[in-house]
Amino acid sequence: MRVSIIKGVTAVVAALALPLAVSSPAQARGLDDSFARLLMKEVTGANVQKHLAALQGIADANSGTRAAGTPGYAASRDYVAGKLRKAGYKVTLNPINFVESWTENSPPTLELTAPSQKTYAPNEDFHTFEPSPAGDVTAQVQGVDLTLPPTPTPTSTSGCEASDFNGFVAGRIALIQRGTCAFATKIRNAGFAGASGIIVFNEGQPGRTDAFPLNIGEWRAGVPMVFADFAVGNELASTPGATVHLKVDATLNLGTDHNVIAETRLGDPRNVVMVGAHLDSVTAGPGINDNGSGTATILETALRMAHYPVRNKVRFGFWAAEEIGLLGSDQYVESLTDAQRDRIRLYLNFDMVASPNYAYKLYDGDDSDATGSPAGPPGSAQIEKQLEAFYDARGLGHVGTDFDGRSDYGPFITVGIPSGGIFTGAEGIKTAQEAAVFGGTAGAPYDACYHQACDTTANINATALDVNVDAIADSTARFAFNLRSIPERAATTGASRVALRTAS
Ligand SMILES: [Ca+2]
Ligand SMILES: [Ca+2]
Ligand SMILES: [Ca+2]
Ligand SMILES: [Zn+2]
Repeated sequence: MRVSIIKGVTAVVAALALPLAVSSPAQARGLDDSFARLLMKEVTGANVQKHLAALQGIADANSGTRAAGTPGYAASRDYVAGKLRKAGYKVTLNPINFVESWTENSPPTLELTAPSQKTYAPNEDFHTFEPSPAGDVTAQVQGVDLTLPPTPTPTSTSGCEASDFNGFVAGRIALIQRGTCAFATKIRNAGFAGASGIIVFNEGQPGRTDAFPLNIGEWRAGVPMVFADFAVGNELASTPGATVHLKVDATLNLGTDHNVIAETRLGDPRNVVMVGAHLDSVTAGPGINDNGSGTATILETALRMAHYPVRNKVRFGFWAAEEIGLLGSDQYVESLTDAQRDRIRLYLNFDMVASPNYAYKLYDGDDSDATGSPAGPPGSAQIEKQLEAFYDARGLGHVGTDFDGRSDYGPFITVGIPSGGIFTGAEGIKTAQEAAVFGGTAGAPYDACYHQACDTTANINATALDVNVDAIADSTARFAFNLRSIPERAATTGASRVALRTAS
């Protein structure tokens, strides 16, 4: 490690370093404050823009994209990893899988073999879920928290909770009802419960009875899986001892990408502050706001704080394959032991922080907006409060955004790690009230180039970027020294390992 000290801050580093040995709460309070002020000076929008230009150059040289599984992603990974290594970080390339290709070779089979015989019509009564692994199994069917008859509006939570599978006999075929949570969540839970095959059937309300082909982006249960119509599901559910033959004939090819993980060499490894941003773009474009902006900002933050004697270990995660189902962060979190999860005291997520028609949106970790998803794990409210304090101190407005798990913090909050972060808006429409607070154009999207080829360096709002670069440096710096607002994580109860997804 090169122990050079960033020019001009030597004295302050000495001042920071000295009291660490004798840290009293009063001194610690001073340290997080002074480190935040320092880091904000060090990390500038202008330097972050240089990383954005580099990411744009990578996309330009690689067919206009930095998407999972493309050379543009690999080049982005190498760019970030190279900068971090040069700055002295211990960098890990953490391999993760994604679906490279999937082909169904012949129609699937679903037939009742006991107590009576009945063959269901493939691609009519039921369809193979894309990307189902191949498999051929005959086993008893077991219903999972079914709501039959269905309620007038969708309410079924069949398979949504790991606890739905208490009493599920491993090796059986799980019979699951469509409902209020993502298909992928049900599939993952069934996989964890040891299902040998999975039948999800439509919930049963008018308009929710038929089977249809659907790509759910999830394969990790490792067993054949189909989507059946309501009639099939209802029949199997009401047939005691139903045994079925389920066969999917498909070819699933998995690719590998890498998350880039880098952590400070200094800092208490029992208290890890994790800061993340997804590194991949969609295939349609270079992804400079989504999410070059978060990537470049946490990269620059990491580079500038590389040699500070932080109290808590700070770990940066640059996630692969977010755009195709949070695959990088999800597989990372899944790979951690309970003890390793417990050491991560909090997770900060930065996904789209410089939208052209921005609003300063903070994840609503305390659910004070009372919309959508519930509050986050204990500590999430305090993270939101700390971020709010940054904007308040500058006299800048902020609004909440539902804590719905649709970015890489999803897998973290699912296992109980408190999270928070900043988001400046995607395809949603700016309200008149927001335009009054933040300027910009009411009635127009926050980011009209969201997931498009025009998400280039021209799609970055320099004002929002400057502010959020400081906000990110500020929050990272404060938590790097002070976690008193964040409750200690109790040893996990092996709680749900549910992946959050959107298709439901
Ligand atoms: Ca349930
Ligand atoms: Ca709130
Ligand atoms: Ca909410
Ligand atoms: Zn994104």
